[in-house]
Amino acid sequence: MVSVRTYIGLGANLGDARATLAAAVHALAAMPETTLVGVSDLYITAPVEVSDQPDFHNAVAALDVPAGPVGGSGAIALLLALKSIERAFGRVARGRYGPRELDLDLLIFGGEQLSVERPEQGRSLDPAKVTRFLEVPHPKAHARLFVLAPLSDIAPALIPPGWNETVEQARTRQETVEGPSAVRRIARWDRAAGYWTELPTTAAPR
Ligand code: PH2
Ligand code: MG
Ligand code: MG
Repeated sequence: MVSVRTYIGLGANLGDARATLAAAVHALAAMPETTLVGVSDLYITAPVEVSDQPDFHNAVAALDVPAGPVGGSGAIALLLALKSIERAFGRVARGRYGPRELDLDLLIFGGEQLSVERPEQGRSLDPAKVTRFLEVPHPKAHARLFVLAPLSDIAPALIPPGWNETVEQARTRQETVEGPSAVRRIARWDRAAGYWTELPTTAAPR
């Protein structure tokens, strides 16, 4: 079976987000013919493009998943799996960009650049959202520190298809745009435990 390295963005800002994101990592790893390759650190992040919402928890997971028989089919199969995991975690439609129990975004799917019409079940759970097309790499990933910070933990040297810089370069650039307090690293993934381990809080730099 041909497999593809994919990167999934995980986010939550309702309920016990830390526990939810850990359980979501396990749900992703349990998908058929899937190997969990890596998990980023866990971040608390200020809401972007939304206001009056709790802070998010964000992380990124790297997985090897089946490529699928023809161009784009593996990405669509993965998208449907992500939506069904979101629903299993209790996510319900709350209007565009509402707070959410769990958000799983397909960030990167190997070297593929895709813009394919989403099947009905793969449409957004945000009813007002107009994007009927699945775009991969995720069109906003390069401009969101809540994606770039965790992604560069596990793939700093990666140049995603269509980008002209590495993930690490994009992270550094976006840090100057959003400022150092936009994302705060709080925990590390412990593979053996299958859970987050608290990081010691470092003193503010002098
Ligand atoms: N997701 C959004 C919109 N805004 N902000 C943060 N900090 N983290 C997210 O995951 C996030 C967001 C839409 O999915
Ligand atoms: Mg999202
Ligand atoms: Mg989403």
